[in-house]
Amino acid sequence: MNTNQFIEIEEQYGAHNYHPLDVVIERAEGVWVYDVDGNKFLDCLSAYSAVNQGHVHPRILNAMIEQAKKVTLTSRAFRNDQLPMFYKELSEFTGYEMSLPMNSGAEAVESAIKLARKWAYRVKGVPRHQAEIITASGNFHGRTTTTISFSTEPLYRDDFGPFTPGFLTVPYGDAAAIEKAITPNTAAVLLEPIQGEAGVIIPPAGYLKKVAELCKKNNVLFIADEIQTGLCRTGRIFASQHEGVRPDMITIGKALSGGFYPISAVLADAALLGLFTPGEHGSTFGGNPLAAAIGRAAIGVLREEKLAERADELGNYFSERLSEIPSKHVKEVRGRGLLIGVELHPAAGGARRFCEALKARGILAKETHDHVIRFAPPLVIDKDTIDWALPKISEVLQLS
Ligand code: IF1
Repeated sequence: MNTNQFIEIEEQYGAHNYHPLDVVIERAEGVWVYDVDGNKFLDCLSAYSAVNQGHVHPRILNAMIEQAKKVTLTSRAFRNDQLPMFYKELSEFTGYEMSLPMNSGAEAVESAIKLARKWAYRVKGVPRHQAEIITASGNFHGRTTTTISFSTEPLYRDDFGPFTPGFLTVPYGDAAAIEKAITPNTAAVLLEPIQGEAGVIIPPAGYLKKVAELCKKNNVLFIADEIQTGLCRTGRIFASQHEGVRPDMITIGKALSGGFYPISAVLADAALLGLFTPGEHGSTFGGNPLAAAIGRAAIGVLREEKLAERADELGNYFSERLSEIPSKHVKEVRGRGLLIGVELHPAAGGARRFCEALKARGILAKETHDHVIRFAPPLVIDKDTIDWALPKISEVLQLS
């Protein structure tokens, strides 16, 4: 079957909650993906940063196959021999004393919210069911009914109420607005250190540091959602580290499996994550032995292949070269590490047509919020491949 035949079947039988580029991928390796018609593309999306380690990384693949032959799921009613080592290695890699394993990113955020609320009632002394969590405009924390309750994007939200109470939203990048919003009932501030979905929005220098200080001063938890920015994407293990900030809780997902399996986690120290007691929270698949074995290998690759350093170096190189492209369409190139957004002027007519033109030249990138093209290749990309892509990107950005 060819591309059009696959697309026809997908459109007939599948829910229409996406508008993908019309490329039907059948295999991938490293930074490259191949479609059913035999075309080869450079992946500049990395499944939204889930394949930081590159597609089908052999070490993670092997860990998955070997574990799948042994045992895949025990449920948490019984223990398994992979989860303890996953916990330990995740702790050693991230510097947090404990973790809570879940599946999707949205579930990790939900878990962090529950934990923050419990902390507010049991430790801070907020009256029961009065806890407030401060979020930022333009946020993206998932698609569940609670995480869309504080979305500011009408498309994600408007048809799906009633919403979960207990959240308020202030402008992103404005620490004074957070200070004003804090009350004695504030449990937490929940932020992305860089807003990915909103278009690779980097907050003003000093913002995260200031927010962390405000949280500390007011006995409020600082939760960083690093599901997209974490695990080496921005040139550090966590994007919060660019400002020397250590949040009380971090949510991670995506690259925690290198793209093989949905695995997410909440990271925190024992004083906080130790608050959950048996039965209060859980998941059939969370912490299963297959996930744990895959997660261990995925972390091993991030560490041993020094992917944070790689993202830092190559990201700087890629961003600099992109900003040198003489294009009347480009308003701004911004990024940290290999999370790069090219924002176009409104007159450019939207980023989608540029993504289509890139696709025709063998590069897969995705527009975000109409006017931004995101370049976020797997972190195993090399300089030669970036140099292969740059003239093509340059040509596309100079289309009339
Ligand atoms: C989709 C966006 C990116 C996230 C942060 C939590 C989650 C995400 C910071 C939820 C997920 C995804 C979801 C995916 C596309 C992608 C995305 F454009 F939608 F916003 F990356 F930019 N926190 N982001 O970025 O994690 O439950 O999906 O595992 O198609 O919705 P999830």
